[in-house]
Amino acid sequence: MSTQFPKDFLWGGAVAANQLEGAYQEDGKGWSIQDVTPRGGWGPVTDVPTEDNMKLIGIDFYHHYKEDIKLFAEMGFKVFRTSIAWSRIFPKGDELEPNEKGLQFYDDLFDELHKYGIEPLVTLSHYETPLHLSREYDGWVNRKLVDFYERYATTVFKRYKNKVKYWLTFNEINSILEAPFMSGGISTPKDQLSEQDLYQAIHHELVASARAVKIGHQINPDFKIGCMVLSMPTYPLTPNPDDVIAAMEFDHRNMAFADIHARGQYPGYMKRFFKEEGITIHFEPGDAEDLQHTVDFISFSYYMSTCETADEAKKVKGEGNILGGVNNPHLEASEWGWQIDPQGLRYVLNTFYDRFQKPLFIVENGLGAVDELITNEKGEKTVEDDYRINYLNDHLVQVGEAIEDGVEVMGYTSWGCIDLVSASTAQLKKRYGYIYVDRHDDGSGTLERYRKKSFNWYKEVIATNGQSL
Ligand code: BGP
Repeated sequence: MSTQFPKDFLWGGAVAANQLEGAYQEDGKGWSIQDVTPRGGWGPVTDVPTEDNMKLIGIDFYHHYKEDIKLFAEMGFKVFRTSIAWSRIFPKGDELEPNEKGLQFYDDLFDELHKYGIEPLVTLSHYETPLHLSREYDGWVNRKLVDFYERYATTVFKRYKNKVKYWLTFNEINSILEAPFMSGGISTPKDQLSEQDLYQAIHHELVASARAVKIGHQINPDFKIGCMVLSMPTYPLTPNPDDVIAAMEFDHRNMAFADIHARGQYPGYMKRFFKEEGITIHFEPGDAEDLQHTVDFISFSYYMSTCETADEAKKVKGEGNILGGVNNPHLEASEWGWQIDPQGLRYVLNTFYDRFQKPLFIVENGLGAVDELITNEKGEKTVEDDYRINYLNDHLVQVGEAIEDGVEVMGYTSWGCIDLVSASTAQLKKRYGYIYVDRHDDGSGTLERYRKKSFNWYKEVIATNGQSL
C-alpha cells in the first residue's frame, strides 16, 4: 500500500489480565468480579468461583508469560497492551497496603517486555473490579470507589514510574451503559438500577479517571495517559432526518465519555439529557476542577458499526451489537453477529480527530472466530486463518486511509494477540489470536502454543511498517 505509517508507529497486540492470566488466587490475589462470572459479562453470577469458569486458569499466562512475550517479540511487537488485575494489588480493593507479590509479578512482566524493546501499554481497570468492592459497596455507584481507585492508581504509577509510559484508565468506559456489572462492578441488577444511580456511578468513574491523569502527570510528567472507549459508529438507518437525529442522539450517549475526557466538562447535550430525564449529578467540591485534567490521547476499541432509527417498528436490536442499535443491511457479520465494517474504522478515526485534535490509539480490533488446528505439509501444527488475515488487513488499510486523511494515529494493538477467554461469552471457542493456545471450554488441552498463519502475516506487516498490506 502507498500509505506511509509514521516511523514510530506502535504495532502490537492487546489482552486483559482476567482473560488470560489464570492463577486467580495465587500470590495473594483476591477475587474479582470475573472470578464469579463463568458465563461471561452478561451471564449469571455465582457465589464463589466455580470450576466451569475458564478464566480461573485462562491460558495460564501468569506462568507462561516469558514464552509468550518471546513469541510477541518474534512478530516484532513494539507495544503490548495488558491490564493490571486490581485484585492482585489490592485483593479486596479497600485495604491501605498493597500486596507485594502482586506488584512483583508486574515488575517481572514489564522487565521481560523491555528485554525485547516492547513498551507496555497498561489498562488500570479492565472489567475486573475486586469482588469485595462490588458486593460490599455496589461498585462505582459508591463514591468511595474514587478513593480506592486513586490509591491503586497512585501505587502502580509510583511503582512502575520508570517501566510504563502509556496508561489507560478504564477499559471501554462507556460499556457501563449496557453492562453495569461487568464494566462498573455494580451489583444491583441492571433492571433495578435507576438512571440516577447509573449516571452518578459514571460520574465517579470520570472523576477517578481525571484524577488518575492529574496524579500520573505529577508522578511522571512523561506519562501518556489516555481514556479508552468502545467505539461503534452509528449510521442513520435511512436518510430520513428523524433517523439522522436518532443516530446523533444515540451516538451522544457514547461520545459523552470521550468528550468529558478530552474537553474536561460535561457537554451541553448531556445537561439537556439529565434535565429531561430528571437526573441530578452530585458534584463533590473539586470534581469540576479534577475533570479538567484531560487525557493525552484517546484510545478505543473498534469491532463494528451499527444503525439507529426513530421508527419504533424497525427498532429490532441488532444481534450481538454490544451497545444496542439496529443491523445494517449492507454488512456481513461474524459468527457472533458482530457486523464487519472496515470503513467504519476510517470514519471513527476521522470523527474523533475532527472533534478532539488529539492523538488516537486503536487498542482493540479483531475477529473472533472458531479456529481449527491442523498439521500442514511441513508437519507443523497451525491454523489457516485467512478469514482473520482478511479482516485485519481490510481494517488496517482503512487506518492507512485515515492517516492519509491527516489523522494522527499513535498505534494499533489488535485484540487477543494470543488466544484467550472471550469477555462476552467466557468461551475459549471464540478466538482472536495470532497464536493458538491448546485449551478448550471443557477444560481440556495441553496449553501448548502454536503459530497461526496470521502470525507470519502480522510479522510481515510490522517488518514493512504497513507496506505489505
Ligand atoms: C471488548 C473487551 C475485551 C474483549 C473484546 C472482544 O469489548 O474490551 O475485553 O474481550 O471486546 O470481545 P469478546 O471477547 O466478547 O469477543
